[in-house]
Amino acid sequence: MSRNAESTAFRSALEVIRAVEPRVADAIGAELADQRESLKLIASENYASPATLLTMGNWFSDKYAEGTVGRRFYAGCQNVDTVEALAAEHARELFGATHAYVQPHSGIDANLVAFWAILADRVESPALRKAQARHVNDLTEADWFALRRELGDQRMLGMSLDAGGHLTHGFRPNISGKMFDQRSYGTDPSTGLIDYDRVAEAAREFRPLILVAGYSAYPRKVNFRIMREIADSVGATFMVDMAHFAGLVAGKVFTGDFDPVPHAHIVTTTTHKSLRGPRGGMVLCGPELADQVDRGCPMVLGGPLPHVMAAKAVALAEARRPDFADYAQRIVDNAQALADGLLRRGATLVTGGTDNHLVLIDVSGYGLTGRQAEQALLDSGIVTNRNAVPQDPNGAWYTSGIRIGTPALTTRGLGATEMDATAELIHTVLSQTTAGTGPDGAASKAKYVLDPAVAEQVGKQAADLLAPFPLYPTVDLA
Ligand code: DSN
Repeated sequence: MSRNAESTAFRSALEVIRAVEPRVADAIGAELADQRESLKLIASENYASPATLLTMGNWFSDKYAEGTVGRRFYAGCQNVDTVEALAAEHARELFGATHAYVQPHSGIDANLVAFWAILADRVESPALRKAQARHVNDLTEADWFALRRELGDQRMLGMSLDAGGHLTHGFRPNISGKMFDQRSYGTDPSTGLIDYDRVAEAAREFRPLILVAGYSAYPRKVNFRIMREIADSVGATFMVDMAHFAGLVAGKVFTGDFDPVPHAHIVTTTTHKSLRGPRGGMVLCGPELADQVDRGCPMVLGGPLPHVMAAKAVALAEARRPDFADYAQRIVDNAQALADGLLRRGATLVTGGTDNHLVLIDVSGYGLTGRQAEQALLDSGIVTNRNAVPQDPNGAWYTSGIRIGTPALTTRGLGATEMDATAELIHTVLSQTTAGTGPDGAASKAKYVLDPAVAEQVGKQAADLLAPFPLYPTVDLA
């Protein structure tokens, strides 16, 4: 694509926006500048292509399209049908799935669709049938009580949050923790790895309706064949949330036992992480669950977002190209180079390394909490996020970990040499930061001390590292 076409498209869009609310146009421009300048290591973020971004800014946003392709509750959905069918077709082909539902607005939404589909498939509940048959506004309080009574003690077994699991896998701050009686499996304290025998034991004791695999902070592959065998041994439905590593599945880096699609009854994902599409979610399943999954809207979703489904179609078409497999492999190569660089400099990594897109540093070895480390890195131009480590003594707010991931920097073109330089910058900041004290002189989990000259120097080195790899090189807003 020529520099001209993309620059013209974005410049023209900003000109049109500026005429209405210049502060929004300015913020959009500032966001691009900020993203261009920062060393973005947030494992769940990426940079979507200009084509994907442009697909979201148009009149598809104006259309209501509740229902499914060819069966809508609104007239005039023929063009929405075209893009939704295309997105689903690309998703099926890319992942080798029988059915794809591309309406979920986010990963949480995709998981809710999956939970309700599984409940509807597995639980004999008159209240659930009634809830599905009516609009949500037509349900009385008594209907909701009946629903809770009939579904309330269903069980879910998922990975614990501190071992790297996700909030939506049955934890209290999320609705999944209120819908299900939840128990979690952790990791082996000595290796940090999933112990499949322990998962099987927990499944035998707990007899869950749903066994969930998937993570947002586990730096290793999961053997989905073994997990499916465990689910089958207790009659559980096996669900995989592949939001973080969907790009590695799409790029055929995770194959065989490590590809969830042939092993799980149902797979959910987001589309904006390693898959590099627009913000959104998606559900893949076999024919047994397809009808229930397609009831996602209006059961748990608002009307579909046709502009985002169109962008999903574009991004999934991109992911089907041969160069996406190369990209996916480079994500993992870069994560391993980053992990090696950190280990050589003395950092402690959960599980001792990585075989996916993310690395989890246990920053207690530097005498810091995750919160202190996150802020000190941010002061130095390095964007990460704090994350709990297994059995974290500092809990989920302060944490003892820093999660870093390579999908975004890999999109920018950085490689192994730059990952080693990045490891040096991270190690410099963490080893030169010390824990601070509160006003009363007591040890603080949030305050820290870092010489501003060090932060400035690292920030400059980070900018130099990024300079040969311009972000959106075809887009010039000047
Ligand atoms: N917020 C995403 C992440 O950072 O992993 C998952 O929901």
